[in-house]
Amino acid sequence: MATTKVDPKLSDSDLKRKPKTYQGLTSQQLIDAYRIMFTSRKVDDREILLKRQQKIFFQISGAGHEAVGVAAAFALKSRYDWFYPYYRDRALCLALGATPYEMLLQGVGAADDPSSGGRQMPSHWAFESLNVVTQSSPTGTQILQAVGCAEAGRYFAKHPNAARKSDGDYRQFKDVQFQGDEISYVSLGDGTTSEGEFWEALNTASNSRLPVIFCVQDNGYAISVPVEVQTAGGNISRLVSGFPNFHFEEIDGTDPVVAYGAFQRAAAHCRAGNGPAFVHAHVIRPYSHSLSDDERLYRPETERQRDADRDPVPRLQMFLLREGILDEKGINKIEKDVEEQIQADTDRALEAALPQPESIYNFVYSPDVDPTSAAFDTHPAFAAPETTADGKRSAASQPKTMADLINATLRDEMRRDERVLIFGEDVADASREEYIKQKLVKGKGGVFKLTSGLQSEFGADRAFNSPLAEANIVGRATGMATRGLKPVVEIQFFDYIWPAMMQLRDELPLMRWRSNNAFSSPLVIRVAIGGYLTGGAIYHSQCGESIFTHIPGLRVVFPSNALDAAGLLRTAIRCDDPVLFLEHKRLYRETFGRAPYPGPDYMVPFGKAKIVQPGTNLTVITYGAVVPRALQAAQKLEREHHVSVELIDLRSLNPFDWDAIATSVKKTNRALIAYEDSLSWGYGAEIAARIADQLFHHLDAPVKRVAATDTFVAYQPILENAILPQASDLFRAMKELAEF
Ligand SMILES: Cc1ncc(C[n+]2csc(CCOP(=O)(O)OP(=O)(O)O)c2C)c(N)n1
Ligand SMILES: [Mg+2]
Repeated sequence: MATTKVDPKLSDSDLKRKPKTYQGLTSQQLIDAYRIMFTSRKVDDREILLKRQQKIFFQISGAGHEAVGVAAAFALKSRYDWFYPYYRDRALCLALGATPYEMLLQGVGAADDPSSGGRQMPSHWAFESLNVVTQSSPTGTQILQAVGCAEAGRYFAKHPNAARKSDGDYRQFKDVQFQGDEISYVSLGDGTTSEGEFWEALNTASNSRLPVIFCVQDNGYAISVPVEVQTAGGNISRLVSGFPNFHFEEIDGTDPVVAYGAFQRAAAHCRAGNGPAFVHAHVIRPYSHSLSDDERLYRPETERQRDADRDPVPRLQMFLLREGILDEKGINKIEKDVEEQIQADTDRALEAALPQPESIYNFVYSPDVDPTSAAFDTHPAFAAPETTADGKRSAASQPKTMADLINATLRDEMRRDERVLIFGEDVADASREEYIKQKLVKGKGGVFKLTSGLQSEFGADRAFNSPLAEANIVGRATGMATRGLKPVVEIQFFDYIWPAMMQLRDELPLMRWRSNNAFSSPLVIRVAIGGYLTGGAIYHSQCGESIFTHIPGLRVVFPSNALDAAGLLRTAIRCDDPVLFLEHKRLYRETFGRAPYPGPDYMVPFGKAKIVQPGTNLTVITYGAVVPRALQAAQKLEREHHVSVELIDLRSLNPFDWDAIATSVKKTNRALIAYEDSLSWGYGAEIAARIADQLFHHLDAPVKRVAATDTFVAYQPILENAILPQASDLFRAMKELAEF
């Protein structure tokens, strides 16, 4: 192991007075390191035993990775820096202050498991008081979040007022802590460097000089796949070496002294604001991938022995003996203490109370802020319809488009709440700020101009462009929101949301539930959605909202008119849950549904439908761009056949207004659900099933659906018309249902 070189300028007496250190580590720190590394290994051993005894249900070890974890924790600051570890980081978490007892609580799935309350597998770390943010099973999803976390730290340092508590919205429940020179640590395995999100994270951290330490713990395998198959050329350090602003280290990660030195240099680079650091630590994996894997199936004995010779725990023990830091008695004492402690912790953990089955619904959504409540039901404050000298209405009272009112709402909320920031593809006015300042250009502000003027008013650190990478947008935003910022990000077209799907399905909506309310990431994702564009074709017309309403933990809203868009967007921003805010492109500038500006506090609660027109003969349940088409059909039916249609605009899809549907269907006894997405497995299927289930005795006719064909949307307008539900299709279906 490495020792610090003696400074030749020091005299003999200096040397006597100055205790010997090892890359700055004192003898006592090395003893502490040994205790933690040994503890980590023994907790793994104990879990393996408990798993074999069927007292816990899963095991994955940190064996072989102990030295690098302890070194990182020693070089960084617990409760000050932020940590996005992965499952091999048991020793890191112990060194930061987590206890074996807490880890064993997760093993048994106890109610008091501080990481998840029995919801996640062991080694899925979350320790709120240690700034260890809830981790999951998908490899690599933590990396962009760590980048967003670092961005939040920097933002609060620059805008300290934004961190202040405020009543009346999500901020009341989101305490912000930040340090001017904090670091985000994120770790991952060698195999995980193959994930695209890894590269997206390096790209942003590099470009924005963010204080992130990326620690790749390279044990040479990803389950059974060796590193040369994962990584071109077999060495990740070589591939990433071109990223600007990084400090790079490639080290023997089984040597805590070497690793400590590397992390010290990495941390100094980050804290000085020079940019991120990359620590590539070569480690070993002596216990196979997990207890479900037997590496002897793909690794010969010779190779396994080579690894065993580098095992960090016996190596450090030998080092301590050789350096005379501890003698055999000292080692034995530590090991005996640790083993006794783990035995006691195991006995306690096995007795710990288990979670109550009824608790499963806790923390799917915020327990503190209810966006369906009356607090989010406010009246519009329209400007008085003053007339100007030439007899025209004043600008403020003029009807505005949905695009105008979304823009106005974003502006209002950014003025009101300094934690709100906006980013996405093309959302800035102009990334080259000097062009705006010198008034050389007007600025873009979104491909649909919805964010126009926000950069100019609020500055480039509150409204800025992202790289063309949707996972980057959602992953970073999730990390920012964990820290208390309120990102309102944009996905340019719904058709291109899929690169973010891992973040949207497995991360964002789960931050609160999987951490048993220790962490949360309330934020807003605005998405331009839908067809009826005449030429939008396959990749600019998709819907697909039911894919997202199927995700517990994610609120989904879909306004059909300008006023609702303003009111729902404000609720989305002020509430305490993640919200997918779907904006229909065709409705952005429609004449239908324009409204004057409703003032800076107008809100529409989630889960409250709007009766677009009351009626008695049948109920039509719809939302989005089908609303004006259904209205047109209903009015024609009334005119021509005296059929009275009750038209319900759901406005929010999760939660949805079951009471409004039930009340109406009990009155009309006939229900039609109309939606723009393709018919099968669509949003209407769930509504139809609920009506059939719960309102069966009130029905005089089958529950019907009108939707797009089970195809994608084609380019040629003749085809598009045939595919998407038209007013004529709705008219026919309503008439048939009325006549049934
Ligand atoms: C996105 C994703 N794909 C696949 C898996 C299954 N899986 C779990 S761990 C793992 C290998 C990870 O290897 P590496 O990144 O080298 O980390 P190590 O386990 O070797 O420390 C795989 C394939 C997963 N959890 N997530
Ligand atoms: Mg690996």
